[in-house]
Formats: sequence, C-alpha cells, structure tokens
Amino acid sequence: MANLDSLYQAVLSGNLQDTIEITNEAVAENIAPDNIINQYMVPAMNEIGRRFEEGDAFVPELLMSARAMKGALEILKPLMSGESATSLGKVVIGTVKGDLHDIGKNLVASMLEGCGFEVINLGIDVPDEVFVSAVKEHSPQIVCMSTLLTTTMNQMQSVIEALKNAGIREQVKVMVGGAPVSEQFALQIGADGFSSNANSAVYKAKELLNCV
Ligand code: B1M
Repeated sequence: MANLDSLYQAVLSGNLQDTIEITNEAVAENIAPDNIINQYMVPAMNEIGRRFEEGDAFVPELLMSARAMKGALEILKPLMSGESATSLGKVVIGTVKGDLHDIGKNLVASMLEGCGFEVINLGIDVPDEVFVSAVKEHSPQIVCMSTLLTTTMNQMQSVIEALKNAGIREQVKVMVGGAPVSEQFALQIGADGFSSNANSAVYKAKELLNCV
C-alpha cells in the first residue's frame, strides 16, 4: 500500500526517486490525483516554504522539493484529463515577468486542460508584450496570470494596461492567482476573476464564459 505520509516527507526532503515511487504506487491504487497533490504534496511545499522563511532551509532545498513535486506531477498530469470532446474555450497562461515559480501555474494549466480548455502555456518570467502578442495570435477567451512574489504582483496590472494599450482588453477575460494575490487585489487592478487554487480556477473560468 502506498505510504502517503512518506510522500509528504519525500517532497519535503526533495527526494525525487521516493516521490516518484510512492506516486506510482498511489496511482496503481487509484488514489485520486487531486488527493495526492492537495493532501500531501502542497503541504510539503508549504512546509519547505515556511522553513525557508524562518531561515531553516535555503534555495537549494526549495529547488529539490520543487524538482520532486514536478516529477510527481509529470506522472499525474495525464490522469487529470477530463472527458470533454469539445473545447470549452482557449486560455493563455503565464507567470508574470520577474517571477520564476511555475508549479502552481502548471497545475492550474493541467486542470484547465483536463477540464476541457485548450491551454497555451507561455511559461515563466513572461513580459507584458508576450502576453499581448499571444492574445493577438491565439485569440483566447481568457488570459490567466500567476505570481508567487509580492514584488511581482504589480506586473499583473502592467499586463492589463498593456492589453488596454493594444486595444484588446475587451476581447479577453483576465484571471489572476498565486499565493499573494487576493480577490480584492484582482478587483483593484481591474482583473475579471481571481482564484486561490487550481480547482477554483476551473470553476471561475467556466463561470466567466457562462458554461457552469
Ligand atoms: Co520561492 N518563494 N523564491 N522558490 N518558493 C516562495 C513563493 C515564498 C513564499 C517562500 C517563503 O519565503 N515562505 C517566497 C515569496 C515571499 C514573498 O514574495 N512574499 C519565495 C521567495 C522569496 C523566493 C526567492 C526570492 C528566493 C531567493 O532567491 N532568495 C526566489 C525568487 C525567484 C524568482 O521567481 N525570481 C525563489 C525561488 C524559488 C525556487 C526557484 C527555488 C522554487 C520554485 C521552483 C519552481 O516553481 N519551478 C521556489 C519554491 C518551490 C517556493 C515555495 C517553497 C513553493 C511554491 C510552490 O510550488 N507551491 C514557496 C513557498 C510557498 O508557496 N509556501 C516559495 C506549491 C504550488 C502547488 O502552490 O504555487 O501557491 P502555488 O499555486 C497554487 C495557488 O497559488 C494557485 O493555484 C495553485 C495550485 O493550487 N495559483 C493560481 C497559482 N497560480 C495561479 C494562477 C491562476 C489561478 C490560481 O490564474 C488564474
């Protein structure tokens, strides 16, 4: 039987091999990906973040935990696919300029994809003009922006301004998310929606496109 408490420890200590092994066992036992991610891996990432903040862990440890979690997500991603045959809409997603965090953003992208959205993932450290040209090129219904750093939150407003300046703000709904982002901040910068996690991001996206 998969020892999910050891999964927490494996991600926390950045042990990729154990993380992959236990994730494979959990998958073989039909444990829901959502459960594996939210009950065990996300708390481990929060704990390593807490230790970092307290000065008890350093960037290399953050990187190792991130590598372990990403390894497990590679296994879980195909299982997060839904049954939708038709696309609910197109989403462009990226982590804003100056921010290199991508685990949460990729989780949101996978959930959206799994639930029937076509997703164009622009990656990390995405400059305003790349969001703008992606909207022009792909004509998505939604732009999702992610950031985990308080220092890069204002970059989200800058992207919204860039969309306005390019005359395409009204063509897309803008959703924002990431640990320091709140509903109030989303309203303040003129975004159309906010979500605090990958599940609610899917719900919000559907709501914005009137398909709930
Ligand atoms: Co960084 N880091 N980090 N880090 N890191 C945080 C964010 C931090 C909170 C740690 C801490 O101090 N407690 C802190 C930010 C403090 C702040 O700004 N207030 C921090 C810092 C300071 C830094 C550096 C500055 C450290 C340094 O170099 N001195 C540096 C910055 C580099 C940069 O970006 N320019 C840095 C670097 C890194 C690593 C590269 C080592 C690594 C990232 C690796 C990677 O992503 N590939 C890393 C990590 C791993 C973390 C923590 C520990 C974990 C982040 C994570 O993956 N969480 C993090 C601490 C923490 O979060 N508790 C921390 C798991 C993930 C599933 O959750 O990303 O929150 P999350 O995503 C959620 C929701 O937020 C939401 O849904 C997701 C899924 O449920 N969501 C969205 C996210 N995006 C969304 C978009 C949407 C909707 C929902 O669109 C609509």
